[in-house]
Amino acid sequence: MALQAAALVPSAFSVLKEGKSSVSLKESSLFGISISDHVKYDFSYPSLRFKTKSNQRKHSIGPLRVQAVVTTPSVSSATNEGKKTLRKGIVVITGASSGLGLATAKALAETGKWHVIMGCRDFLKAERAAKAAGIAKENYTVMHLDLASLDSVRQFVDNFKRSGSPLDVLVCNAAVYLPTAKEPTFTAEGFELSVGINHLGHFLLARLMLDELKQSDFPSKRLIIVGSITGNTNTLAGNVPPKANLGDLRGLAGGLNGLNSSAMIDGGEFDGAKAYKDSKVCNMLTMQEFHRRYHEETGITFASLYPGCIATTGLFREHIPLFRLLFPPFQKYITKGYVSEEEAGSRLAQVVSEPSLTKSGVYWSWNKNSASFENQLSQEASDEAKARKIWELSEKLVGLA
Ligand code: LMG
Ligand code: NDP
Ligand code: PMR
Repeated sequence: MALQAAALVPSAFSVLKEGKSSVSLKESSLFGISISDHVKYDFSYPSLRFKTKSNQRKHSIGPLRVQAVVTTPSVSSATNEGKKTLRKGIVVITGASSGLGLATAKALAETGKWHVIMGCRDFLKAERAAKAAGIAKENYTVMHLDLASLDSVRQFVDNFKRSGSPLDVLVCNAAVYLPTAKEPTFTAEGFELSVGINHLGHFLLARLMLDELKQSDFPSKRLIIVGSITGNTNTLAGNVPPKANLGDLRGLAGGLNGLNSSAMIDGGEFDGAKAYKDSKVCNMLTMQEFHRRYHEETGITFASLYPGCIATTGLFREHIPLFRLLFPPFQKYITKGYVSEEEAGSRLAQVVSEPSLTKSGVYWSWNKNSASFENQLSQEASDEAKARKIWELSEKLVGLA
């Protein structure tokens, strides 16, 4: 099956000084430079469409045969306190084929200031979802990414690098939740699926994409890892059993393979709901460890968030039908923690793009008036020693150390 992975690469643009002739500039020299009000610009931003052919199964993009075709130019006229930015921001969002990721992609694309690269395991589903959401063609690109396979993660990073596109923001959003599973299931490398996808796949992706982020000269570059209230035991929601608890990480150290080690991070018996909550604790700890290791040196903003309880998303697809029926009204009318996909998407879009949300190392939440605030993480989700240990163990598991 032929797959198309398109990448947006600004190839040439021109700057017009008032009343003067235009000056053409080569692509690499001007990314992200702000120019003052009296300098007008004419920014054509053609995309290169990478045509790929693959004989492999649906979920694999295969080796790239790249053909550059110039498609629709798009123009960014972003204004930031009267300043103009030269190009659109490029944001990669994992799991953008539904729920929060899709709503965020839509919110960002609609501003006209962002090109969204949707990193998705099901290429056709993602294309259809983007179309159904009404995201304009020139504002998104679907690229294949299956976080349940480290090969796929590496292939995604290679494809992205080969596209020549800059990377300004990476959003680690994809997740699975398997609350009814009696037995663990595993990723291609044999890691329990929830922690394998939600944490380890994203850990490798973020580490490999860090260089791309570093090289971006966008005004604000960010790495965002979606967290959740249910991983935080300093909240009521975080105290609904089974509670997150990483213990002494002996299961993670053993590779989460369920053979010679437990499939659970703490070494205990498999529980799908707990594995999900544990994975979210890893997400929040990883964000903070990135911040400690790289913020000062790179200027990258590292952030996590709880977007609210989006009780209608595909996250609950594996839960029993009665739960799926009752959970949304329960959250809407009883806990009042419910938010729509659209509202949650606009929250994550703020963390991607708001100039006021550049603080690094923060876990964002929103209050009843939908104003953002820096939230407090639970003791375990802010444990520095655990964060370092998880970082080191994860490095080994994904082949970085
Ligand atoms: C775990 O259970 C599973 O063990 C695990 O396998 C996995 O699936 C995991 O997170 C997923 O869930 C967690 C949870 C499920 O268990 C508990 O929380 C244990 C404690 C339960 C204590 C319940 C006490 C309830 C007492 C209520 C009594 C009075 C109600 C009066 C209401 C008047 C309302 C007008 O347990 C549950 O989900 C229990 C659900 C109990 C609901 C109680 C809330 C009352 C509101 C009812 C409104 C209708 C909406 C219900 C929606 C429920 C969905 C969460
Ligand atoms: P959805 O199920 O709607 O979205 C999850 C996305 O992840 C889907 O697009 C799914 O792809 C993708 N995905 C799953 N597995 C893989 C994989 N192996 N490789 C690539 N992509 C994959 O759930 P939500 O939108 O609710 O969840 C998004 C994020 O929000 C998660 O990080 C979740 O933990 C977090 N969150 C959600 C809350 C909620 O109440 N819903 C609350 C707090 C946090 P596909 O479409 O192909 O299935
Ligand atoms: Mg919870 C103030 C209360 C609150 C909030 C904000 C959430 C969010 N939940 C709250 C309370 C309760 N929940 C209470 C009192 C109960 C017991 C009745 C309860 C139960 C419950 C279940 C069974 N809640 C759940 C489940 C799930 O299966 C969901 C889950 O844990 O997924 C991991 C869930 C959630 N509650 C939330 C949120 C945001 C979730 C789901 C998603 C997530 O953390 O990503």
